[in-house]
Amino acid sequence: MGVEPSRAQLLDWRLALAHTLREQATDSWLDSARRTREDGLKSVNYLSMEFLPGRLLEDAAINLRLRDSVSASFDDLGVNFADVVAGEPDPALGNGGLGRLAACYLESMATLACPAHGYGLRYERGLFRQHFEDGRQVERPDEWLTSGDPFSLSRPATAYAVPFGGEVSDDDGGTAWRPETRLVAAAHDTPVIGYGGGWVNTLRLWSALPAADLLDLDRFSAGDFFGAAETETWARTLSRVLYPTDTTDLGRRLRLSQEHFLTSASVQDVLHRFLETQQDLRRLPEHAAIQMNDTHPALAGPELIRLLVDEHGVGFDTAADLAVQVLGYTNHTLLPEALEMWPVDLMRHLLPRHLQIIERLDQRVHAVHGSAADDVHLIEHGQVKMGELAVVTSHRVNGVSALHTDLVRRNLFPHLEALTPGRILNVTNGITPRRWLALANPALADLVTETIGPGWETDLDRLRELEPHAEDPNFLEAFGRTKHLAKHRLATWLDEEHGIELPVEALLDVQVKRLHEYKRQLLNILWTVSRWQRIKADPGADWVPRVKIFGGKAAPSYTAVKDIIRLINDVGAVINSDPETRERLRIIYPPNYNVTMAEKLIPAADLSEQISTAGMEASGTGNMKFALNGALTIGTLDGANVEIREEVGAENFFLFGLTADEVLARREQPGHARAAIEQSQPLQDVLQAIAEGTFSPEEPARYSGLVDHLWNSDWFLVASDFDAYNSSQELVDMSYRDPLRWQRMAVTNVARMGSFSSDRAVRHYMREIWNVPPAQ
Ligand code: TH1
Repeated sequence: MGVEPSRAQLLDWRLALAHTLREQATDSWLDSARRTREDGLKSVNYLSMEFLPGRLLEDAAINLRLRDSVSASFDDLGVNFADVVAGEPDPALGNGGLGRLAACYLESMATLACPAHGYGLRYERGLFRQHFEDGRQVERPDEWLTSGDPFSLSRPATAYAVPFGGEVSDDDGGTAWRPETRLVAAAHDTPVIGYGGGWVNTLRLWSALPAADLLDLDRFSAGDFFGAAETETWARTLSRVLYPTDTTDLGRRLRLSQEHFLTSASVQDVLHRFLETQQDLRRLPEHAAIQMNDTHPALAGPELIRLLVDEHGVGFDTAADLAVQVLGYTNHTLLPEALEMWPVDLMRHLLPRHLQIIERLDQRVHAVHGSAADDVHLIEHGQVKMGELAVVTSHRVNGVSALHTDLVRRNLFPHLEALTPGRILNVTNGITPRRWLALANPALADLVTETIGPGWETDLDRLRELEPHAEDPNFLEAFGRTKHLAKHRLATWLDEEHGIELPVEALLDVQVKRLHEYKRQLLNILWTVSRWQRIKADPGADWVPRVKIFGGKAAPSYTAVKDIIRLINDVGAVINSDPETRERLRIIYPPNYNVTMAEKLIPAADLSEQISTAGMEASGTGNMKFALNGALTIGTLDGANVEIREEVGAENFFLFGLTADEVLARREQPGHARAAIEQSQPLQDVLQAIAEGTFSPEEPARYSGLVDHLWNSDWFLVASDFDAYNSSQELVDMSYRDPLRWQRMAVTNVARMGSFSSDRAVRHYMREIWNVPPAQ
């Protein structure tokens, strides 16, 4: 770093560590690319608008099997390794589960020696930083690049022009499109190191640059300096920010431009790498698979067809067949507001050639399938439907949990499933045990290794060998100590970072995830109010002390859940300062939940809240991280909860609530919310306290809208599930009162989480979707 060690700051040490670790990975990185090229290996291209990798350095050290020696070297230098890595920014290039899943999958692909590129955008500003002011969420820009991106390499030599706008001529032969502008996509590569360091893949993120001629020199010379830079500004805006919406509406021109930019640059790169070693484009499916992470990169089909037809002279039908063989699509949601549709007029304006190709694909579906395709429309009511487009351009479409896939088949794409039975399959999500156990929970990881030996890191099914130890009191005690250690670690961090005191002896009950009405943070906080009321009514009873921890961000425009954030903070302010209940109930909501915070919270949790309205959470992945770290789940039959419960056993899972079918039926009953509230005295007491302004004395009517909505509409069935949730929480208390029983249940959860490794999920993708054998 050009600095005397004696004068080096923590930042210098961190930059030096980043360069050192990258260097340690470089031989493998080059070898992996060379082998893929020279042996003509098929490789996966994972296209995603979001990646949430978390801090990179400690993970790199672990996967290179260098963590202990790095730490020891720092000791020799009189520097604390933990302090060095604690300064690393957490790249927030995603919103939540979808982006984190992409990161887990890249790590597993590298671990399994599956040749792969992750492709995404290098947002200058990631997801906003969250603060609270008077309990309200305030968003500030996230500046993750201020000290550079030292673990990555910028590759100015790898750049592609991405066309926008202009005109198309009516015939499809040759170069039909004369775009108005071209932006340049420049590559930034981050090594993705597999466990053991034997295989290293690449995460390639594009940043947008103006083409050199975008500065309008004539306008500039005429004195119109700002006007002259208009197009240039637009170019720079493109990779400036991540859209902060998670499974909610977006319909902006910039977003479509971002999606096209990612897709075009990535598909051009895939073709470029193919043509380095091959000539015959008909062999593309033998060398490349492209996976679309939701519909955000669903222009990959039309873009691949465009490049094959317009730039490489392939016939349309051949190009379309090739696209289908190469592409796969993962659906992550059924929520109507998250199913992307783009106005035809916007598409014509920005991407006229793609629109032409989509129209032609639509005709082709009808030509091939005749009247069986009568219900299939890629374009309807003036909108391009990206889900249908993704399905008809893919050979495989997958959902992310058994229940979700079933609903995708039956409710979302029944017409398409009927055309090509078997195209839709399930691949239940998974999480990487390297980050979510080895890195996040070193004490538990060490205990596991001491008990069953090493190897579980890449063979998570081996956790089953813990099961016999669930009867051994010594083991259970050691297990309890790991939980305690994690709680103390969390307590120190909460104190140092936020000045929050954590009572470590209490039951830690945690709900961390994006804020959304369907995730029902509201149910959780209403129950918390009820608990408070009951403690006050019977202070002499033997209440299990609880700390309710919340974490998560709301989309800035999603006012309904911003009210819930404020309610949680308002309730917290009152409850936490109540001397009568303080020792039995506390609410903690540290701001700015992210991957780094998850690594501290999840290992410390006793109880994991997975309480979405059944049928609405496609999978969830936090649910898996908690169970792997020995928290018990209180949850509904939704998403992957169903499969987690099957694995860990019904007796080791706190189930409550309506099923997905019952939810649909209940919504049909007029006045269902009112009826449920009238039947539940505890819920009435809670709503009355909130409506009276108990938690907002300076503005008693603050939550009247929220309360009113609950009585009169309640789409997410908070009222209907309240009593069942309460009963289940009482069972939680009962179980927790018997520490050995609780520990046994927790150990059983850990022992049976093997199948939720992302290695299992990625192997499934490799076999059933990508047709890629491991390279080693
Ligand atoms: C999430 C799903 O809500 C969650 O259930 C799932 O576990 C996760 O994806 C991974 O499969 C989704 N995130 C997004 C983000 C956007 C649009 C749709 C979804 S679905 C922007």
